Amino acid sequence: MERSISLDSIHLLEKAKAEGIDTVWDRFEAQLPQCGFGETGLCCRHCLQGPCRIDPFGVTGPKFGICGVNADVIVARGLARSIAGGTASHSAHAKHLAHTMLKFSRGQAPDYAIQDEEKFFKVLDRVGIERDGKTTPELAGELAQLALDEFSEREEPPVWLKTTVTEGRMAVFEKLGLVPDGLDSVVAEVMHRTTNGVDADAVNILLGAIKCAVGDYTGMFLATDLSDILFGTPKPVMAQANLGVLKENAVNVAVHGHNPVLSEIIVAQAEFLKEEAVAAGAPEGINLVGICCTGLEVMMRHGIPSATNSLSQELAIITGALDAAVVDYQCIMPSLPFVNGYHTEIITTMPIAKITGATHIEFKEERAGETAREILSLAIEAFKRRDPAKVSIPPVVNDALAGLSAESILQVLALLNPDDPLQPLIDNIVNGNIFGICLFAGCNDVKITQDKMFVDLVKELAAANILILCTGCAAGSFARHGLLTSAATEEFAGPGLKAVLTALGEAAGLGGPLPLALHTGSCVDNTRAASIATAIANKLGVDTSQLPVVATAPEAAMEKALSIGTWAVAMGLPTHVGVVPPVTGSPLVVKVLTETAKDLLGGYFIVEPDAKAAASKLVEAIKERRQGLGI
Ligand code: BF8
Ligand code: SF4
Repeated sequence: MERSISLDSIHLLEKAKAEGIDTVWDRFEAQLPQCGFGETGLCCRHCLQGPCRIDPFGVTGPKFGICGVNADVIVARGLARSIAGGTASHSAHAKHLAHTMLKFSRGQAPDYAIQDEEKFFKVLDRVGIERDGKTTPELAGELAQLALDEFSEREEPPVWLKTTVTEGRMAVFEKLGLVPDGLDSVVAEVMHRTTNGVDADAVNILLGAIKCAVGDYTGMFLATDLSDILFGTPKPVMAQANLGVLKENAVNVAVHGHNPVLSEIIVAQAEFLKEEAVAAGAPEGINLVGICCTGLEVMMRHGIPSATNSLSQELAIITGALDAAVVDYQCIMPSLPFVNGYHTEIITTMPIAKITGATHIEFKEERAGETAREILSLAIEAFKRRDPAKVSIPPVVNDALAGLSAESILQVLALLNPDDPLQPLIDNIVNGNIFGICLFAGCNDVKITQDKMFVDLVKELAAANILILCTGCAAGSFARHGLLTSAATEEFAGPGLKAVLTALGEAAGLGGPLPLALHTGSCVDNTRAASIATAIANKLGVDTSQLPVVATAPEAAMEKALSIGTWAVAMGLPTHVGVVPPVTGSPLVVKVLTETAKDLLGGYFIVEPDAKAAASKLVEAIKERRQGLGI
């Protein structure tokens, strides 16, 4: 199998091979064939009597685990725990931001501020905090406390859920018992109900998993709100992508992981260390670049280039030009400090995410600026150890327009209709210029050729006049392939879509169409896309499950992608995955996810590894919804 279609990845994979360096692709091959029990979800290790395995063919091997549990329950439990893992990750990210805001409100985080007052007020009003007569720190303190209260069990539904979905959706969640008591407690509940001797009804476990995913949505919405308030709501910004953004004459520092709390301060401090970098022999100073979602956070707020994403993170080191990678948490390969023969300083910063072989500099909001300067100085020291003979930066750079948050999309639409910005979008959906909307999300997965499914699928859908939004590694992938540009719209969009994107792009002064895919943010920002869908549904007086809106994670890899896919289904969206999750050992679980969910929620999973077939299934799903709406 081809490893990647990305030219920068291909360049560096050849270098890695020539130097005898193993990467994630080699380690994947060393794992083959992967265990069939694990692949089908039929292995259980939830108690010390196990591991237990069920015969996937139901012929000669065991049909039950030692405790008597069947295949359906084992598969449902495994999936539920994965969704809880993803939810815990997003929720911890959100909670971290709430703590930062609380510290700011108490005057304990001097490097932070309320950078978007308009959004601050909008969120305060939405969550019901009275503003009159209160100072900014008092309001920030109340907001942070309300956010923190979302995590533990309460009688009231989470505020960030009930104020952000349609009334109809909330009613569906209430009817089906899918409203989480709290964002942490719902994760704990999944852990409890999936341990030995608790929930042994596969459908009930799956409903618990969906409830957990609704908690995931809630935490993600909260995270995006707080990030925007503290660091600014993204606005359209031109940036660049690919590993060619690394510079030979600069100290190259990658910010990597997910949470902007540290990377924002690094961006603010980099200028102050420029002289130090120049004195060390780097005439261009410090070149900050991004990897994974932390990278996308600073890309969409500051135009910092995105060097690469999760699957190809090791390749950034193999350029020989990356002097330091500063990591926070999630999707960071433990292999980074062990890429042999390279000088890159891997700097961990979070107490819960240390990596053997890395240098740990603990991050605390109280001394954020100081920590950022310490980290950058360490990067400059590492630069002095760089071996020019080992440097090979792939000559691949693409432009990418980022920063299309829901707010900025509405602002662009307002150029066509200032009084009612959503109306032009709705008109174009109704007249068929825009056949539907597809959100591209999720990771690259080593099991499939990097970026191939993303690129093939987006071209099919755009040609069918489907408006594309993208987040996370999907946005990273499109950026790497020049798809976040006007030129891509000219080349690949169907005529109706092209006309709309051109009208909008020209109104926005781009001198050409908006990009083929609208970069809506990092992974936690998938809720930005959900908020657009909710706004359209509210305006039309329908539910999100009736809209011609679909989602896809063609190259999903992480537990977080499973959680997001599951809440997209809960919101009522047909949701495609291109990598088969470990559920095929239970026909019942497969049926619930791909069929029964549709009756209950409107949304359902489509599992399809072939891009063309996936495109036609998504187009069909959109067609069905258009017919339902009579358009
Ligand atoms: O949260 S898309 S590989 S980087 S999990 Fe990770 Fe997947 Fe990328 Fe961002 Ni999201
Ligand atoms: Fe085996 Fe049951 Fe224990 Fe799982 S919970 S390891 S199936 S005995």
